[in-house]
Amino acid sequence: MVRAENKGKISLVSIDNPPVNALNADVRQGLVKAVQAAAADPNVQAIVIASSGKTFTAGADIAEFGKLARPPSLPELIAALEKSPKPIVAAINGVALGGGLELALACHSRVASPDAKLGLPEVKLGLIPGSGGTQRLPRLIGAAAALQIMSSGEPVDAKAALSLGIVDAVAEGNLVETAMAQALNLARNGSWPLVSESTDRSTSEAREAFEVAAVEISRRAAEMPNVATLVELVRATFEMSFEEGLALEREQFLRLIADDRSKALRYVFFSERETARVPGLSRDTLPRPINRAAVIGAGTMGSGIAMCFANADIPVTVVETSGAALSRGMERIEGTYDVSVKRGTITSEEKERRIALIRGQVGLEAVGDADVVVEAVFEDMGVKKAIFSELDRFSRQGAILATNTSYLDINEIASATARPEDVVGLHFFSPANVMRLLEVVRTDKTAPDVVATALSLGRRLGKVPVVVGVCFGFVGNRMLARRTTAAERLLVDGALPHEVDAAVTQFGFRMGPFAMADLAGLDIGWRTRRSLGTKAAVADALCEAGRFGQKAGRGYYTYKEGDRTAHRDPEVEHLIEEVSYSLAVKRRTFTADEIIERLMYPMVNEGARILDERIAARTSDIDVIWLNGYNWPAWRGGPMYWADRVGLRRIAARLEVLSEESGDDSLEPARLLQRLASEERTFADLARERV
Ligand code: 3H9
Repeated sequence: MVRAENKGKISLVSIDNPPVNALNADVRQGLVKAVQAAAADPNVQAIVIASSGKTFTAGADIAEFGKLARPPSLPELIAALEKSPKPIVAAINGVALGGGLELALACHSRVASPDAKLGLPEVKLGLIPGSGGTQRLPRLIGAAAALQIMSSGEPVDAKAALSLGIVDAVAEGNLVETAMAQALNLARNGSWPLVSESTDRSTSEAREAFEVAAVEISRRAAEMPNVATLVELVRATFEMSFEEGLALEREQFLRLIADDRSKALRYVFFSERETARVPGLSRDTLPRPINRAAVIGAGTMGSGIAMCFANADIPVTVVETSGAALSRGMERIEGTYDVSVKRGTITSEEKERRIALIRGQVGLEAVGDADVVVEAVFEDMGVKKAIFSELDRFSRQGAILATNTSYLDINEIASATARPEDVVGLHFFSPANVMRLLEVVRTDKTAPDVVATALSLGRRLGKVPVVVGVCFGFVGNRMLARRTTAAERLLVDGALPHEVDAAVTQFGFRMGPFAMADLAGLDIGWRTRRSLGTKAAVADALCEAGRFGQKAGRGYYTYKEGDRTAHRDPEVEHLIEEVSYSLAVKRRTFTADEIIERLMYPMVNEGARILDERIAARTSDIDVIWLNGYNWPAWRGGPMYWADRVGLRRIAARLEVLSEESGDDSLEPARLLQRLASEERTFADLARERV
C-alpha cells in the first residue's frame, strides 16, 4: 500500500492503493511509518510523497465512513506530516481530491504535474473537508478563493492551482525529480513554511471579499446544511487560532457524516459507479471502436444528440429527408452553441470547432461511414421499422444501430433489420446536450459487446449510462407516467397546480410537475394520449383551449412575453373546478405531505414492478435514473432509497387505500412491494440478496 525507498538523501514514499489511492487505514498507517522511518534515518534529509498509478489520491476511503476505522485517523496522519522534522514535498500527479489535497496542504511544498487536478469535493458528499482543509486552504490562498473551491467541489487544474498558490511549481519535466530537487532545497535552507502558521492572508480586505462571497454561496445552497457550516468554518480562520478552527472542523465533520443527507449522497456516489456492473457482461467484453457517428433526424432530440457527439470530439453526420429540415436542424444547433458562447461556457473558436465536426446530409446513404447510428425521428413504429430495414443496406457491418425512442418496443424495431444483435436503445433526455442520463435499452437480442459499446460511448459523451430492459417507457418514463396520472388526479380531487408544484419544490425538486409540463409543452402528451386512446380530463381541456404551455404563453399557468415566471390563472382554476364538477367529484384540500404521498408512492410502486420484471437490474439503478434524468434531489438519494426511509409497510398500506378510493387497480401494491413490506424488509435488503 505504501512503499519507501531512499534515493540519495531523499526518502521517496509512494502510495500504491489502486484504483484511486484512497487513504484507507493501511495507507494511513504505511505513511505514518514511512515518515517516522525517514525521520529516524540519518541518511535522509527530506521526504517526497508521490503515488504509483494515475491518481495522487482521491482522498479518504468513502467506504470506511460510518464504520469504526483503524487508527491513525486522517487528521492524525496529517498532523504528523506537518510536524515532521524533515521537510516533505508532495509530488502530485493526476487528481488530489479531498483528504488527498488536505494531505498535500500539510506538506511543506507542493509540485504538480501539468495534468494534475486539485479539489475539495466533500461538499458533494454532504460533508466538509475534515482533515484541516477548511483551515489550511484559506490561510494559503485567501478565504474568498478557498470558499469558492470548497463550496463548488470542482477541482482546479495545475495552471490555476499555481496561479492561486495552491502548488509552488508545475513540473515541466519529471515530476518526482522536480519534487526531490525542491525537497533538497528546503532541507538545505533548514526551514520551511507551515500553512497552518500563515497569517499573510488574514487582512481586512480579505475578510470583506470573503463576506461578499459568503452571502452569494449561502443563498445558492440553502437546502444543504454543510454549505452553511463551510462558511462558518472559513470565517473561523479570521476569528480563531488554527488549533481552535481545526477542533471546530472535526466536530462539524463528525456531525455531518452522521447526517441523513450525507448518507444519501454517499449512496449516490457508489450507486452511479455500480451502474457499470451489468449482469451478463464481463469486464473482458470489449467495446467496439467508435470514431464516427450519424444521427437520423434533425429535430430537437436529433440536433441535441448530434451536439453530444461533437462536444465529445466525435465527428457526426446529421441525416434528414429534406434540405429544409436539415437547415432548420443546423440552425438550431448553431443557435444553441451561440447561447453557450453568450453565457461564456465556450469560446466562439470552440463553437466553430464543434460545428465543423457536424456534417449535414440528405438521404440515409450518408450513414455509410458511421460506427454508431442513432435514429431520432418521431415516435412512429412504421417509420422507425422502415428506417431500420433500410439501415441494412446503408450501414456498414458492425455498426451499432441505435434508436432514441422513449417508449416504443425496441424488440419490434430490431426485428426490421437482419442484424438485431447490433440494435440497442440509446434513450437521451431532453435537452440531450445537457441532461446526464442515458438509458441504454438492451433488447432480447442485443449482443454483449454492443451493450459494452453503448456504456463506454455514454461515458465518453459525459453521460451516466444505465442499462435497462424493454418495456413501455423503460424505467424513467414508465415511473413518470404514474406521477403524471397522480398529479392530474390531484387536480380533479381538489388541489390546484401551484399547490402541487409548491409541495414538490419544497420536497427538493427544482420544478413541480405542472411548471415542468408547461416548460416541455402540453401538446406532446396530448398527441400521445390520442394515439393511445387514453384521457386526462384537465390536461386535455387545457390543450383544447390552446393552452400548450410556455411556448403559447399559457398552460397550467400564464406567462408574460419573454418571462418564464409562472402566474396563477383564475381561468385555469375555474376550468379545473368544472372538470371536477362534471365528474361529480367533491373537491377537498390536500396538505403538502398528502400531495407527496399521492405523487411519489405510485412511482415507487411502479419501481417495484420494474425490479420484479428485472427491467432494472437493481434498485440503485432506478435511483440513478431519477437523479440524473428527472432532477430528483440528490440529498434524498432517489425514489427507492427514499421509499426505504419512509418505510415500505407504510407505502403499501397507503397505496391500498388510494387504490380503493380511486378504483384504480394500478395503485394496488405491487407483488414485490407487498412481499418486502410484509417481511419488514427494504429495497436495500433486496439489493443485497440479489448480489
Ligand atoms: C474526504 O476525503 C474526507 C476528508 O476531508 C476528511 C476525512 C476525515 N473512496 O469514479 P471512478 C472508487 S471525502 C473510496 O469510477 P474515475 C470508486 O467507487 C473523499 N472509493 O473512476 C470506483 O470503485 P469501483 C473526497 C473510491 O477514474 C473506483 O474507485 N474525495 C473513492 O472516473 C474508480 O472510481 C472524493 O469525493 C474514494 N474516495 O474517477 C473523490 N474514489 O471500481 C471521489 C473513487 O469498485 N472520487 N473510489 O466501482 C472521484 O471523484 C472519482 O472517483 C475520481 C476517479 C476522480 C477519483
